[in-house]
Amino acid sequence: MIVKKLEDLIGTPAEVDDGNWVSRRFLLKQDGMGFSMHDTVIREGTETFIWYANHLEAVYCIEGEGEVELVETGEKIPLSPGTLYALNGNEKHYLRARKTMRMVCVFNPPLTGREVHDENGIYPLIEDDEETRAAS
Ligand code: 9YT
Repeated sequence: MIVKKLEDLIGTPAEVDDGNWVSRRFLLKQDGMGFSMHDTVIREGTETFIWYANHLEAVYCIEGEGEVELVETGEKIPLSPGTLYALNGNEKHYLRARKTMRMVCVFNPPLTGREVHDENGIYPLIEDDEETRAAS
């Protein structure tokens, strides 16, 4: 069984800061669960364009306030504690935090570690075991 505490991730390579957000990565590919799971803080006043072309992501808001806007339809979904959205169609979206938000994020396939968004808001799909070991 795997047991981790948030305080043990802070300041380690499992804490990844991309400016608009900081992601504390509890479970990664190398943990062998088939998904990754992160405690992510979205900083107040930020807007982030995201397109997870290679991953499915579910996001559960547990603190704060904001919205997700779907690029294709313009639909805006308000976010507050108790709201979950799941990008089951690899939707391009904007994520905005009116007040700092804390999210529990689950990725399938799992992230390997240090991923940050590229210029298109995408995480690379890393399937090679060599790269997985290098990233861990
Ligand atoms: C909600 C969202 O996608 N935020 C960006 C960071 C990402 N969830 C991560 O790597 O934890």
